[in-house]
Amino acid sequence: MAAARVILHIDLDCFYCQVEQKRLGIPASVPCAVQQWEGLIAVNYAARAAGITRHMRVKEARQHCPDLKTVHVQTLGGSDGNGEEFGPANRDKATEKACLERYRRASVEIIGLLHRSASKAVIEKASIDEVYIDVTALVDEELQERAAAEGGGPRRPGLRDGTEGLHGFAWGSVVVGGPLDEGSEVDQRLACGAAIACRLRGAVREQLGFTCSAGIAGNKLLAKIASAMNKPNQQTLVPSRAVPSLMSDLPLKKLRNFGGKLGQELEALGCTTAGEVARHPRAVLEARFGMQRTAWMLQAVNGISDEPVQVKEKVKSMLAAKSFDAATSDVAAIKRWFRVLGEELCDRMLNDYAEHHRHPRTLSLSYRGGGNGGYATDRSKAGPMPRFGKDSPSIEAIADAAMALFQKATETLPCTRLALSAHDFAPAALTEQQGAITRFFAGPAASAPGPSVSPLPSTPAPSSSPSASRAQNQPGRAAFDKLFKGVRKSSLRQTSTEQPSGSGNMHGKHIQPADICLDGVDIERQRRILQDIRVQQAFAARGSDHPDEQQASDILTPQPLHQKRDQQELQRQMKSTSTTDRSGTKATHPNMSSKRPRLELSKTQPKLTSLFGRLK
Ligand code: DCP
Repeated sequence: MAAARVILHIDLDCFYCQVEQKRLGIPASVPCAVQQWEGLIAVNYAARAAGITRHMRVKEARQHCPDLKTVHVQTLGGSDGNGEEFGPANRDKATEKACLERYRRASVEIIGLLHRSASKAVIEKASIDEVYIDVTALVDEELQERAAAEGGGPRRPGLRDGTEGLHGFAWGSVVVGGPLDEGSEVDQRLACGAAIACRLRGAVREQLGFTCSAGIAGNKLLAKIASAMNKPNQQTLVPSRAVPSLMSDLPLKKLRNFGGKLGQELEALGCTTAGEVARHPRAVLEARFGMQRTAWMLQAVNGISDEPVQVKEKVKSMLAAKSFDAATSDVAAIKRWFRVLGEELCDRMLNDYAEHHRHPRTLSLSYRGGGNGGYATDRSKAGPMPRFGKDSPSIEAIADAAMALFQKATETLPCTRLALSAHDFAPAALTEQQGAITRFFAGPAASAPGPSVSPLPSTPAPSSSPSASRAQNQPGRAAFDKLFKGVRKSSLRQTSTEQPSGSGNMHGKHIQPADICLDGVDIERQRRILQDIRVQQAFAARGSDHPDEQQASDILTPQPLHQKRDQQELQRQMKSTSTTDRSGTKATHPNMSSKRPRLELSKTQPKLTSLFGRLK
């Protein structure tokens, strides 16, 4: 039988407050709160003791506690541009936007330290200030080491350094339901987990100056409940024998996934605690929630969960947004907002680059505009992310690219919301290679160092090679017609003049891959058509509807993520086609055999060559 799991939940105390207090040197004993505009979003424990709660208005909070120090969250776009000071904060929501970058940075620091301190544990980031850590393997290792050190004698829980007497068996933990049972192997394992939690909390405190609380239990659900039980700066351990009594009186809102609508529905059935749900007639619950959901609910309210601790994937996109209280038609103001949003995005991209060494390849603009007759929901336009300088494009380049997208969009004014997002990440080495390929085709002038303002991929400069000039003389429209020849155009759904991102353009009518009927079209042409939609999309963002083949081939430089997506799209469409023809020709693009210097792109070049071959 597998050894019992040991799971930690670590949660920073009054997180935003701690970040600001550390930054500004405000002692923990001073009542302090973080405000965003007129409301409080984080309150420290000294202020909580004075009756201050989250969401209180600043004015009301000061009535409760005249000594309260308030720190405004960082804002972008203001005259001083930083929102550094504490005390009365004259922030203007109309011209500034809140920026949470300080807290994100602190979070990255803390999680990085936890990873370094418990490299063999599985760590799942649950939010900006909380993580789950599966320390089962570490516990196994520590207990084995201890057993070996004691020559196979009776195992005693504790740290490797033999200082367990200092903190007692549970390492300073509050143990739910009384002392641990030293004869129980499961309790010994939890005690060892408590030692690890103690060590990790100590590291965070000593090395970064933040206090946190921890829960130690046999699963994520119980560990999370436990970490909140004795805040701040304490840890709580839940032995298995204490689970029934703990759950019996636990308010449903303290149980993950039982807040919100589900909590309200259970309350309507007369259940406000986990125990009440557990004791409710199962048939009633099944009639209301169905058998499957009821089975899940009954496990949770009894403290049972086998949900694994999983390393979260890296974020797929990052967004900076601003909503306006009053709609604006001031284009200069919108341009200014793009700089503010670009600044936030740049900051996040830099951090992400430092952590993951990757770059986003696409910049998307979302907007809500068009006045009363306009769109109620966000519309979007996407284009290539401006080229990277050392680590990130300049704020100005992002603002210019965003403005270019905005100017191509329709029904934008008056505008009530703007958002910029960076997505479609690729390893930095790949985007750097793409930049090199683009510069290669753009000729020597483009290779010279200069400001990072041109979009990636950039439009190739005129070339003197015969094939390139033929391609340039060939009208883009003709090339596009050639590509779509034989495709049942009647099946192309024509949509409005504005299109959601991810769509292509055919003679001014916007199409999406899913709109095309590809029955009877061979697989190679299907691939080319889908690629062409991508080309159109990239070109639409650059102000040209119909690229010629040379330009198209430049856009189709290898982008494995795109290709993967295209393949998935193809597979999806293939399900509804009866294609059998798998022919494909290989050829070398004339440019490849020209006298231009060859780039050392060992991995990229073969793919590039085959793409050119397909486009011939
Ligand atoms: N936060 C926010 N708005 C909310 C909830 C939280 O901006 N409605 C921010 C401020 C918090 C941070 O997220 O500092 C973490 O949220 P928590 O719920 O973990 O609360 P705290 O860390 O502030 O306090 P606690 O010690 O109770 O966990």
